[in-house]
Amino acid sequence: MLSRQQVERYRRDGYLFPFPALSPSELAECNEGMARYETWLGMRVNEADRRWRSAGYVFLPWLDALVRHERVLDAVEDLIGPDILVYTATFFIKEASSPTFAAWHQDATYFGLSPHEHVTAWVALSDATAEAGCMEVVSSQGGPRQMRHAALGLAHSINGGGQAIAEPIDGSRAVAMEVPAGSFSLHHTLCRHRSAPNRSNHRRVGIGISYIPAHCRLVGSVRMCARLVRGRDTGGNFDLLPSPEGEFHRAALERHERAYGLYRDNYAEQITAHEREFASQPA
Ligand SMILES: O=C(O)CCC(=O)C(=O)O
Repeated sequence: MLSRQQVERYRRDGYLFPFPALSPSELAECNEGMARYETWLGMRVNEADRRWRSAGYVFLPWLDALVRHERVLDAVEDLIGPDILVYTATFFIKEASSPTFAAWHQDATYFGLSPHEHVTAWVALSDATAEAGCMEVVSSQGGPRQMRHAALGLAHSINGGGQAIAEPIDGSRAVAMEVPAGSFSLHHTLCRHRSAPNRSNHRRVGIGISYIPAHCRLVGSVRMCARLVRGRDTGGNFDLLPSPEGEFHRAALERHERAYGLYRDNYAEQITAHEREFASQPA
C-alpha cells in the first residue's frame, strides 16, 4: 500500500499522514460503538477510570475489527513486516473547547519494547484539525534517539504518565498532523510529538493503535498480553488475546482487567527504569 518513497520518508521523518481507511458506514459503526460504550460506562471515557481508555478491543468487537482493519494493517505491514501484534490501543479524546493536551514525548519511553519498531496508527473518528488539537510532530531527520523524559503527572495530560521530554526541542519545526475523520496517521515509537488543547466546538476523537512486529519483546520483568492481528506469532513473547465473545461479555471484561493490570505493572516498571537510565547523565 505504501510507496517506496513513503517508506523512506517514514524511516527519515518518523511519521506519515493522512491515509483514508474507513468507509462512511464503517466510521458510523465506530461512532455508534463509542456511543454505546459511553452509555455502558455511564459517563464519557475521559471521566471514567483510566483503565477504560486502554485495550478496549479486548471487550469491544467493533474496536477489535478496527485494529484488524485491512487498510491500516496493509500500511503497517509495509513498515514492520507481515507478523503483527497489537500491543495496546488507546482512546485519545479531547472534548470540545477543552484543555486536554499532550506535552512533547516519545511513545517508546515507558513501553519497554525492544527493538524500537513499534508504530502507532492514529485513527480519527472525528476531524483532527489543528484547531481541534491534532498531533504535531518533529522530523527525526534520519537520527531518532531516545530522549530524557520526566513523568510529571501534568494536569490535563492525555497521556497516563503526564510525561514530557526534558530536553530542548525546536518546536518551530513542528508539523501539524491533521487527519480527517475515517483516516489515520502513522508515527514511529521515537517520533517526538505533542498536541495542543481543543479550541474547536467539536469533540476530537482518536484511537492510537500500537502495532509491533511479532519479534518484539519487553525488556522488563512483566509478561504482557497482545493481540495477533496478522501473520504468525514468531516471537512468542506475549500471551495472545482471543477475539471478544461479545460486547461487554463478562469473560472478555475479566481478560481486560488482567491485561490492563499487566500493562500498568510494565509501565510503572519502565518509568523507574527510564529514570535510572538517565540519572547518570547531565540534565
Ligand atoms: O492524541 C493525542 O493528542 C496524542 C496521542 C499520542 O500521544 C499518541 O498517539 O502517541
